Amino acid sequence: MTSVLRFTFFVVCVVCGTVFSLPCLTNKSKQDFNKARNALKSLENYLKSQANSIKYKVQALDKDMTSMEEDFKRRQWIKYNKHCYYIGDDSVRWTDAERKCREIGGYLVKIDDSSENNWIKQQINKSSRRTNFWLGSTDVVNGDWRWIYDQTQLSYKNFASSRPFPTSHSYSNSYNCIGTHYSNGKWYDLPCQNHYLYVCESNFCFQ
Ligand SMILES: [Ca+2]
Repeated sequence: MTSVLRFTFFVVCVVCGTVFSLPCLTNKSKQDFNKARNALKSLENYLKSQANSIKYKVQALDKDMTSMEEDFKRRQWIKYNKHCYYIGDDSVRWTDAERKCREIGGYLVKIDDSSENNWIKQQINKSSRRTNFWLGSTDVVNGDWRWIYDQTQLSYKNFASSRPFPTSHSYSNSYNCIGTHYSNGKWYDLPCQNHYLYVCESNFCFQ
């Protein structure tokens, strides 16, 4: 590398002195040249250290992804229409159901249309547990029902008749989470602290 630089320096001198008759590089110029070279060398070292740091971060992400994938495969996820679903068989409050879904790489289910709702109804109907299953919707602002997954309002709905309670109803302030009943797939607003099973959804299927 050094010999290449010396050669380059020599060529620059010759070109300046003989062809263009310009003043050749002075000692000051050589110092500036070395300063620039050292600055570039420092930049090169900095970029190398950044590249190494990024490499270790990518390796850590790969490791996390592998362990999530292994955990995912251990559970009984069921594939439907490019998404995967997991029926939680422990009876928990709505907030715990939401957390549990996130911990295993999903979210408390967001139901987009009647075919997805019918499919979920069939799955929970197979369960031996005759109960409600939490869905991923709550109304933080009373009456403004949204999916927790992406905070969008419900477009498709399948509430049982007279549900959700109108905001004028006394139950409206305490029935803030949506569950569906195994028998009919209808939706009910329910007290979030009640304990029910739950349905998780994931956009990724490691299958
Ligand atoms: Ca969905």
